Amino acid sequence: MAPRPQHDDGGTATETAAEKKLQKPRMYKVLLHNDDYTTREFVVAVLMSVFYRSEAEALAIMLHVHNNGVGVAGVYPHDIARTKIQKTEALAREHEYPLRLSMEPEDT
Ligand code: TYC
Repeated sequence: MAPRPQHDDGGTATETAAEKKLQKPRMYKVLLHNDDYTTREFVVAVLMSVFYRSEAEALAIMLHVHNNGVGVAGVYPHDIARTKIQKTEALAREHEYPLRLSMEPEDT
C-alpha cells in the first residue's frame, strides 16, 4: 500500500489558521491613469523616485499609459500600494498636476 503523506502539502483545502499566516500577502496592482496636463517628465520622475523604476522602465511605463490610458506602475502588498498612491498624488498636487492612481487586486 502506498504511504500517505505525513505533512500538509501546501494545498489550501486543509490549511489551518496558523498555516494561513505563513502565506504570501495578497498583492495589488498600482494603476497609473493618463491625463492631458501632467507632463511626461513628471510622470517619469515619480516612477523613478516613488516606484524605484529605472529611467528606461519609467519611460516605457509612462508611454504605455500615455498611449493606452492606464498602466501598472508596480505590484505591492495593500499598505505599500496605498502609501505609494498617496505619496505620488501628494507630489502631483504640489505641482498642480491632476495625475490619478488607483489599485486593484492582482489576481482578478
Ligand atoms: N498624457 C500626458 C502628456 O501628454 C503624459 C502622461 C503620461 C500623463 C502618463 C499622465 O499617467 C500619465 N503630457
